[in-house]
Amino acid sequence: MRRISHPITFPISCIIGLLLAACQPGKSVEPPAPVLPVPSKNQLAWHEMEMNAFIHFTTNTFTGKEWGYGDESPSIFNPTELDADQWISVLKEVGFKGVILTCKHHDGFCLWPSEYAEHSVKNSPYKNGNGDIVKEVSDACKKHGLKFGVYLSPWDRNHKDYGTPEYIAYYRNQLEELFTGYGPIFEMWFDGANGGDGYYGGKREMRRIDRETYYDWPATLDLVRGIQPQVIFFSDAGPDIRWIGNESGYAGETNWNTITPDTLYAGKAGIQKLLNTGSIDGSHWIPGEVDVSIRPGWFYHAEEDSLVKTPEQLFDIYLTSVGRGSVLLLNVPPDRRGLIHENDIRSLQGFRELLNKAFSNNLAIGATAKASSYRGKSSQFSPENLIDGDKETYWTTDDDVATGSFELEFSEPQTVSYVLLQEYIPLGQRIKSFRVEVWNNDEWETVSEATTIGYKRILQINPVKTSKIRIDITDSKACPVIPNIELY
Ligand code: FUL
Repeated sequence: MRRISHPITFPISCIIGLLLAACQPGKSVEPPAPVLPVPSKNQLAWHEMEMNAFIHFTTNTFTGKEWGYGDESPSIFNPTELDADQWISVLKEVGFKGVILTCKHHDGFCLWPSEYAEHSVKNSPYKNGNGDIVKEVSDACKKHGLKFGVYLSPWDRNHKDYGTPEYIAYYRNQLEELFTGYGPIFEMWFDGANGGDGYYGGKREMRRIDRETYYDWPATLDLVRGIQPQVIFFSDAGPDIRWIGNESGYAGETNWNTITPDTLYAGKAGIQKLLNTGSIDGSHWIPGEVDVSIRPGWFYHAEEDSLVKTPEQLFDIYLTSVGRGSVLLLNVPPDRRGLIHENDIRSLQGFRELLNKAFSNNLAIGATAKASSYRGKSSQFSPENLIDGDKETYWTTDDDVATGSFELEFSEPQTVSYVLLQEYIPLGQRIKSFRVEVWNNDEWETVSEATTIGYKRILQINPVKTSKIRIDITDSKACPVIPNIELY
């Protein structure tokens, strides 16, 4: 016999279910809407790399110059012990995730046997003209699991056509060679130094170009993206990564990943300060990259062997770059043998040891977390997410709560020297200011105040022994979204 249910049964149970879901913690609550602009998938992957290495190598290594004039004979380029595997294994040990090689610097000398150039390794004694250093480096990167990136100087002091449309065709042909023949390229680095005096095929003259129009960057970038869509472009002003405005190793203490690019050409004067901090209301996500050399120069010079940055200096640079939400691009130039010099290796190893020493014992693990409030009282957004080791889960508040605090309590007092915080940047950069407090003599004491967080912020504080630590978000564009805190 057919059972007929009471017509009211279904709607009542449904309503009760909905009421329960709304009142119970742990049930689904909408995540916050993004604060625009947000990073692209490729920019996000770049943020996560944190530390990359730059490799400057060309005829300058043999002439002692920083900017070759372009009249150097390829016959001087003769690294007799070149070992790209040594370069990449040294860099891997330090923790670099990617490497960017100067395939051609301003002197125009090509480290690969370009079909379009005679000013190249193919006319040098290196491997009797049969060498291809771009290939050696890209292969070593593949072998050791590092990403490979390319620097190809737009300015070419050797090329006879520099300054005319013919040179643009040459430059694009070279990009095509590099982007078709050397595997995946994660980053393309366009240098802002452009135009001036040079050899220019023997003319030895001054050539100025209109930086805004000469290169027709949009067309060049389209060409490259057509071959490798995942590549991100660095230049003074983006479009994917901006210069941080100095070559000394520091991002601004306030560092917004957002900026309004009123131009996509490199080398615009007078914007260093802005590049260093970004702008709070910038229209695009264009994070800053901190490029700096381990030596005074970008190229190896024997007289600078005693001037290699110390492990402590490199550690400070780490704090002012990665620790301020940027990616560090540290230049390590090979010497005339074609090897990373012993002094540089020693410093890099010391730097790694300092990083290990400072950041190996995360005191936040095992602490208990609580917060002034959390979104919809849902466990999906609770403060436990701050210390669960999962970067995809986060603490956040209701939409109308743009300030708030969370605290971690240790089972017994701990000495804290570094506070590391991260924002969940897929939803945009939000936090404008925050402070760090420790529990001292039965009250909260402020030990540090800062502005932006972004992908990562590391604050060094005077070592303090405490049972509790509190982070107070004092101003934010919208509800703060924090996936991670670490304490060391
Ligand atoms: C600058 C260049 O002129 C330097 O030689 C170096 O390559 C540095 C990374 O960028 O603009």
